[in-house]
Amino acid sequence: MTSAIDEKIEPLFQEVLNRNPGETEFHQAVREVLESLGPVLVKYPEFAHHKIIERICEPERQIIFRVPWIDDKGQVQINRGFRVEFNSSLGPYKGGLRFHPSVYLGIIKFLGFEQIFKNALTGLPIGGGKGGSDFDPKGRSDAEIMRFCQSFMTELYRHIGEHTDVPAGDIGVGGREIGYLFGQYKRITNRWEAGVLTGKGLTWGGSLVRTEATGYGAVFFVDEMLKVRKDSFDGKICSVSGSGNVAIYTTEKIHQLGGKVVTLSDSGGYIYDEKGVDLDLVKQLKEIERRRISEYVKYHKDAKYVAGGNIWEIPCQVAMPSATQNEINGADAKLLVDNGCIAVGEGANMPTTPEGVRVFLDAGIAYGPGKAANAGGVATSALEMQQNATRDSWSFEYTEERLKKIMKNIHQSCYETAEEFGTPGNYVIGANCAGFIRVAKAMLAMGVI
Ligand code: NDP
Ligand code: 2IT
Repeated sequence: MTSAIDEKIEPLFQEVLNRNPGETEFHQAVREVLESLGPVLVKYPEFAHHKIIERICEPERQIIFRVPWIDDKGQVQINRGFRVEFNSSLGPYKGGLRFHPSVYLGIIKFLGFEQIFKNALTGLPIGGGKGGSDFDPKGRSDAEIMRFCQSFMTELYRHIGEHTDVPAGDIGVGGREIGYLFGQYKRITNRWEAGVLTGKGLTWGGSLVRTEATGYGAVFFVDEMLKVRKDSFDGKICSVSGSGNVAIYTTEKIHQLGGKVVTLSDSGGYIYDEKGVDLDLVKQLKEIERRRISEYVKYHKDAKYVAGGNIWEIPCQVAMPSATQNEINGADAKLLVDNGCIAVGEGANMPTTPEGVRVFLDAGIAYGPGKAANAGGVATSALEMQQNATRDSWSFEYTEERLKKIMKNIHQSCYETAEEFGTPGNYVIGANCAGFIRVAKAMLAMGVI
């Protein structure tokens, strides 16, 4: 149950399917954007003439490499590394690195493709890219993580740089990994080049608020959607999935704005705490001790843990999926809407299947797609790059204020673009068209490259 692609664009999508066999997540991400673009080509026929869509769907460069390393038992391990440099019209390639066993080219390309439009929406000078590895960090020692990161960077270093390509974190890559990656880059190149990676530690070139930025930004975005409906987070029961970086800081900001988060999850199951999640405990368990979310209930006997359960069966007014792609399907979306959900903000990338998106749009609830709602992370990465370039560091308050303003602007531009193309309140069309137009105009200006 997907909506139609404009008949002029359909053959281009077929070409993407033919050229990229088996990359189902990439197909899904491309289809979602192309479905929005019919009216854009009517307004800007020059985009079709110059084959902007065809060019945007083909990455500028794709790098795949071997990552050999030695585990704590002395065994040689081999993983595969990726960096897909998708589009550099608006600035150096920018986007995170994901370390997860499910990673293959189709996942990195879906993430890189979405990153192009997300980064364009921020209004900051960053192109789109993504990378990662099928390395599974779970159960690995610090020393193993370090050796893996060093081997990964031993190939990656030749492809990146502050004016070329600037990686950061994503699933399985946080401050610890960025540290090891930065150290190896510095060692190989003999350059202390702050702007080559973002998400750095605060004492060595990092920016305040980058850790919090994706979650905080997603909540600011939902807050803007609620404001349009003369509503707010105050008193709202909220469901957040995941228990990593994005989930934790989504929860923190919701609590600051007067909402109550009652769930969190990981790939093993979810917790439900009717009294509201105890975030200090979650930070201790997840950020410091690197334990599982199931252990939460050891400390809160009245909360429950449901192994392998479906988190979306818990009734909530605001849902913020913050774990991974395709975690809300059509049936889950219907369950959420039937249980009174009025707003969804995607902290994760593409967490809702096309069927799920259709349910949200048909129900007329406020639905903020990932490429708009979770853009606060990469936007604050761009603020980190600005601070690095001027050898400056800004206060928490100032940086958070900048982030808030950026999220407000992204919301406004999605909202206005949806109206312009005759679909008021549809943030999917708003985000896709606003992001695409910005990139397409830059590509047009730069000629056939
Ligand atoms: P983390 O690695 O910090 O946390 C990921 C969380 O999601 C964990 O709780 C993990 O559980 C869960 N998860 C991951 N994969 C799966 C899976 N296949 N099935 C079920 N649960 C899963 O990552 P982040 O918080 O950084 O990223 C979360 C999402 O947000 C991703 O979609 C990412 O692309 C997106 N995002 C992140 C940004 C950032 O700045 N970090 C910026 C914008 C978007 P488990 O431990 O069991 O694997
Ligand atoms: O999906 C994303 O936007 C990220 N993982 C953050 C990318 C970044 O460069 O900060």
